[in-house]
Amino acid sequence: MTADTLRKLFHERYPSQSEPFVCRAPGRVNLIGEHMDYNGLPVLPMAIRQEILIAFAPRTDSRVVMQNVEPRFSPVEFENAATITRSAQGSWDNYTKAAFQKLNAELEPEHFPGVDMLVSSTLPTAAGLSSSSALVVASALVYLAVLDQILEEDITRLELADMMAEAEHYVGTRGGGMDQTCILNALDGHACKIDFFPLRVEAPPIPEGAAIVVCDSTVKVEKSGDALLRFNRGPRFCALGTALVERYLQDAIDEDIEIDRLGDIWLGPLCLTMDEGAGYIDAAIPEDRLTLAEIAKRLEMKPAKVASLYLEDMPEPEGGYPLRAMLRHQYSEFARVELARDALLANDTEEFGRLMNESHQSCADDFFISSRELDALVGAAREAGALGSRLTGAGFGGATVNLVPEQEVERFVERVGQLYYRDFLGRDGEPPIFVAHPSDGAGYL
Ligand code: NG1
Repeated sequence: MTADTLRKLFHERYPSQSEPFVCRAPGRVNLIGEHMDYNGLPVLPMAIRQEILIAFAPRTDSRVVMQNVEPRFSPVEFENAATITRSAQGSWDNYTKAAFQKLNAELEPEHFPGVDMLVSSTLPTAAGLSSSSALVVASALVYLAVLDQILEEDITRLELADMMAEAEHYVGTRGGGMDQTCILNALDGHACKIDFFPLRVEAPPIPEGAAIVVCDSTVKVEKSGDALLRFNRGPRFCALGTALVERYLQDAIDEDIEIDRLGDIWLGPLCLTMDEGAGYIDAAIPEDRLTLAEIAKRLEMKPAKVASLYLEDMPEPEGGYPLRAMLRHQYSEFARVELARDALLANDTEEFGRLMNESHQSCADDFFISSRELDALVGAAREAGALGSRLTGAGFGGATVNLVPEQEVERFVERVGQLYYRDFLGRDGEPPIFVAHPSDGAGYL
């Protein structure tokens, strides 16, 4: 849908409104660096052309009225206020509410203006392409305009990204800032390497001669619904593992050491090398699995206290928490992200592909976020000639990202169509595969 078509549709839906503005926020595909952002460790996504567009015009009252060109998203409205009540889990207005509430808290406007919005999207939902963060960011751009705040003058893209990363916790996920930062800061033709605390971005070019191809496993991961609990295992278990490492370092090095997030081991005042940090992590957690009782003993706390501090309502996995492997994924993926950035700068597609393959293995074996379908899809892609193939995003379903020599793309699509969609899933028709083109970050049209 073009911005002009959306403007016309807006007039039909809101006939008494003035000429609308239009803003856009792209989706993103993560090339490498999975489940790292919330630990303050770097990631390497890129923004894609598939996007969310919102046509909007301010209202004279405080109602926020939302319609979607797709009928499966029913119209919703809410009262703009300092505190906005969350809708039922899974309701699509929560992403807009998240952005509005956060901007109200940060900018403290004198009144809370309303707005009429019409949303359209070319981004598949629940496919790991960040449709949720695109809606949060696009909603933030709507509200900034309504508040007469100018992006890059009154607020920088990095500031807004930081705010929106926190804003999205409103829906219940405990993600980091990868998606919002990439969506706001990406550059056409480039990947977006993101480092955290402080937030910063770098734009290594996407290599020439290779295409980034996205394959949808067709397994939906509605993070606003069931998968929320599974997604939050990552941040929660990592925080628990980090507490054990902190305790170990306090005993081994200095009792005053404080580690707020895992990345601090390397990037905080301790400044350990990659290998030193990895060595301490392995030494701190030598067991493959630890029960809550064992963890509590080591942290010198009651199990209930550990649960309430770190785990909330997460049930204990059978056999205990696999923290050693999960933290191993963290340090091995950290090293891969740095190497992958160097490979992009050197236009070394082979090396980049190799790192993507290793990343998938680590996501599957050490972080437990793959699935039968994702493994089958990755296997099919490699057989079909991908230089690299891995799950992308939160995992458990959603999409894979593949690096494919440009001249091989057609054959790749056909072959994966046969191997995965026809033979594995038993599904006919056009395979849900597309070439992702690196796109610019969000803005007004
Ligand atoms: P997706 O793939 O959009 O569900 C989520 C988190 C990211 C990051 C990745 C895993 C949100 C909004 N997004 O992304 O921050 O942690 O998983 O790498 O929570």
